[in-house]
Order: sequence, then structure tokens, then C-alpha cells
Amino acid sequence: MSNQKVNHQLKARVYRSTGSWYIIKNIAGELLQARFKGKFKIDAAIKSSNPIAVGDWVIYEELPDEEGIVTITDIEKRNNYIVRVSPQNRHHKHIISANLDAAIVMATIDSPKTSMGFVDRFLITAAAYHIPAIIIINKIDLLKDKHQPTLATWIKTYTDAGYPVIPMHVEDAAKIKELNALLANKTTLFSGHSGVGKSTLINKILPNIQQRTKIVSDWSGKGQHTTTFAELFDLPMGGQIIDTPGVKEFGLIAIEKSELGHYYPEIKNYMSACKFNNCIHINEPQCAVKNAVQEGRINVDRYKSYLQIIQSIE
Ligand SMILES: Nc1nc2c(ncn2[C@@H]2O[C@H](COP(=O)(O)OP(=O)(O)OP(=O)(O)O)[C@@H](O)[C@H]2O)c(=O)[nH]1
Ligand SMILES: [Mg+2]
Ligand SMILES: [Zn+2]
Repeated sequence: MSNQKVNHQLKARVYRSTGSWYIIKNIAGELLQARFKGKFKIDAAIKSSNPIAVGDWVIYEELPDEEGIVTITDIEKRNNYIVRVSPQNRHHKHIISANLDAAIVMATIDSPKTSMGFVDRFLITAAAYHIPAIIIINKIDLLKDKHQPTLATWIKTYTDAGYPVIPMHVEDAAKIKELNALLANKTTLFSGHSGVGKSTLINKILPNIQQRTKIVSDWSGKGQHTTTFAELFDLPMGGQIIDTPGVKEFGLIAIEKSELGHYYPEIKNYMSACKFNNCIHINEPQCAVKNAVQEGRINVDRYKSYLQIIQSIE
């Protein structure tokens, strides 16, 4: 009988990706260092600059090489993913993470300033994949009196649109507890501009031991904590959260003009009452959406954002 070991194909999830190597966790809960050789036949729906993203499920060969690194041989079809425009090439997308149950966009009114358009693009991508989105407005401890009307507008706009909105700061233990309840037993992405507080909040949510490794791995040497790679963490109460590097802008996945209204919950509410069933709510007569905007039932800023985005679609 041969004593040669059989190289089984096993399943694992990608916890960290640097672009050239990966940390994966198998079903038994072991963390492994992995590489991927060759080229995947992934569906060409998006041109992406990264073949494997955090959150992906992959197949790997059980037996490691001399350096203890296992080889990824295949990638499972993604349920969904969130993309940003690749920093190297505007026509390419970079997959931020895949296989999500929920997605948080973290915004700040000031330091740094987040625009509603940025939040709206994120919400559209999430809605296109039926990923429930949550909006965190962080750093409200820093807001001055002059910022309060803006904060109130944000809260009203997105609450009226049907999204959970959590205005908070990272020392707010009650809000963090509320958030924990939303995160349990799901894979949740944290995204937003650089410096809004994603990693700080995630460190508050995680148990101390993970927090320590995180801090060490994140120091850039320049005294900054800027996150450079997406990373997935297990939550003590079950579920996972994904910390990601700050993004300047998201990439919209291929969306038709006629589809866009479906991804604004408040527009979707009214569009079945439009006279024309192919109405895109710009110039058409007897448009229920435009009526709702005029009567204040749809927020005018959200409608303006809709118009801006529909004009950007070829
Ligand atoms: N005052 C205040 N400061 C905060 C809050 N949250 C985070 N910060 C600070 O904001 C800075 C940036 O926080 P990070 O957690 O590194 O931000 P990030 O979103 O992870 O940034 P990237 O990794 O670059 O995407 C740090 O100095 C934090 O201490 C908050 O709620 N209030
Ligand atoms: Mg960070
Ligand atoms: Zn219409």
C-alpha cells in the first residue's frame, strides 16, 4: 500500500487578501496562508482587478507546499459583492468584498465630509444585490452647532427613504450595543471614506484578543492606522464583520436607466402609479414619482441624486 497522502480539495472562506496571498479559514476553523495559481474563469459581468476578494468561498488543496502555503484551485460563485472603482484603472472595478448579508456605509458630516451622493451610490449597489444597507453617521461628538441642521437633514432623508440610520460616536456604548444586535449571525461589510472611524468602531466591537492583532497588523510605521487591506473578523456572538480600506468613490455595477428607480426604496414605492410603465421619472407626463417630489413625499435631495446618477448612465 502506498503511504502517499491524497490531496483532498477542501472549502474555506477568504479572511484577508493582500492581492498576492490570502489568509483563508477552513470549515474546521483553521486559518491558513494561501496562494492562488493560474487564472479563474469568472463570469465577465465585471472587469475586476482582483480575482479573489475577502468573503469569497474558495476550494483549496489540503496539502501545503514546503513553505506551509496551500493552493487555491477554485472559487465558488458569489451571491453578491460590493465594488469600487479600481485606483489603477477607472474602467476596472475592485471587488471590496463578497457574499454579504448586510452592508454598512459609515459617513461623517465633518472631518472628513461625506456627500449624500457617495452614500446614495453605495445604497444603489447594495440594493441591486438585495443586500440590506445600514447608514452610520459617525463622529457626531465633533459636530458644532452649525452642523446640526445638516445632521438632522441626513437623519430625516435616509430614515424617510426606509434605511436604518445610526447617528453615533465610537464612545457611545449604548449605540454600539444596538449595533451588535444588528450584526449578530450575519456577514456585514463596513465601508466609507478614509478616516470616518471604521476600524476604531470595529475594534470596539471585537473581543480584546483580535483587537490586539489588528492594531499590530495595521500600523503603517508612519504613526497612522490607515487600513490597507480588507479583513474579515469573527464576532463573539456569531457572524462576521469586514473592515475595509477607505474609498473615494464606489463603482456602480452595470445598471440600466430603467432599473435605477428600483434601487431607491422611496421611488420604487411610487413608480407603479406612473402613467407609463417604462417611465424613468424625468420628463414623462403623469409621473407619480415627480408628483411625490413636488408634494414633499419624496425628499428632493434624493430625487436630485437620482437625476444625477441616471444622467451618468450611458
Ligand atoms: N472624535 C471622534 N473621533 C473618532 C471617532 N471615530 C474614530 N475617530 C478617530 O478618527 C480617526 C480615524 O479613525 P479610523 O478608525 O482609523 O478610520 P477608518 O475609517 O478606519 O479609516 P481608513 O482605514 O483609512 O479607511 C482616528 O484618529 C480615530 O480615533 C468618533 O466617533 N469621534
Ligand atoms: Mg481603517
Ligand atoms: Zn415616473
